[in-house]
Amino acid sequence: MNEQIELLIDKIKNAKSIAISGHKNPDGDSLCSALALMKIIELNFNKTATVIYDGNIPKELDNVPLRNQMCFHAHIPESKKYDLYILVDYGTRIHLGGAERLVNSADFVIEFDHHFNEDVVGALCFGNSDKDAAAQVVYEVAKNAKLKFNQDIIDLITLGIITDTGNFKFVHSGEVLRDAAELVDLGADMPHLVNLLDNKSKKTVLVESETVSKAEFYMRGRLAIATIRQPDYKKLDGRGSLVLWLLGQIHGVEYVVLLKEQKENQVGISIRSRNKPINNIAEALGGGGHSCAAGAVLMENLESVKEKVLNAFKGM
Ligand SMILES: [Mn+2]
Repeated sequence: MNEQIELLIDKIKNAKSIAISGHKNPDGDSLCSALALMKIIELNFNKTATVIYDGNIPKELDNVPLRNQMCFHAHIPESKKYDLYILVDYGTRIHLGGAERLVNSADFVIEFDHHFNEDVVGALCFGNSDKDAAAQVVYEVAKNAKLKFNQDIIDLITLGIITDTGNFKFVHSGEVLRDAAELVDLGADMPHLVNLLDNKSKKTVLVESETVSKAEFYMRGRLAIATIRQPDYKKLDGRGSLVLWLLGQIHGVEYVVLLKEQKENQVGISIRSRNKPINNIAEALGGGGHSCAAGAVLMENLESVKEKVLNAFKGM
């Protein structure tokens, strides 16, 4: 066993209190990786770990195993200090949200991530940017440490992979498919797990479909822009993935932009592209992201944001 894993096991064995957090506004990978670790620790070390979150959890994750065992950060007393804090899929310090105070006061911090990180918080770090999901990092480490799995752990790791790869549409390496194949052999029921995520609320789906039907098209139909105004934004649960997905289905549409009026004079922008990079556009608007999926937030009104977006797409 290598030194890092020995240290991990030693820290878990000796910790009297353990907490685990993903990033603020957890997505499937962040939430499922955290819960998988919680169960791994319980099953293998007979210890309780508390999974702490900040922000909103999308309703579509309601049916994820052990989902009801998550604890909102504000419910943890100010004076609480953890011996061991484990971070998963958190990216950089700013994504810790309300958990940051607890991370800062912990005796030892370990991280499992698949985001490149200039601002390392943990004293012990597992993972790298080659993985498609943080859940793969958890899986690899637990396997190397020869830890036991049960059905919940297998399902949670698989769900982390399913969500971060968009049902395997955004697979970057064969490794993630090999991991998924192993998990299926271990008992992950893929159709059941994919189904379990089709769980949005009716109002959200209705707002998303209405937003799609009101979309506007520019650049001879190559750019679709959809807009959600403030009253409807409250009904949105998550990022409006259905809007982005449906508009991206249209023949000839190369770019999809979703403008979300989060507050007065605050607009969230999500940008998707079929293949040409658009992260430069997001960066020009003060945001960032991946090559074909990026975004930004502007503190301006909807009309002026839309004008800026249209300007940014000139020449594309
Ligand atoms: Mn992730």
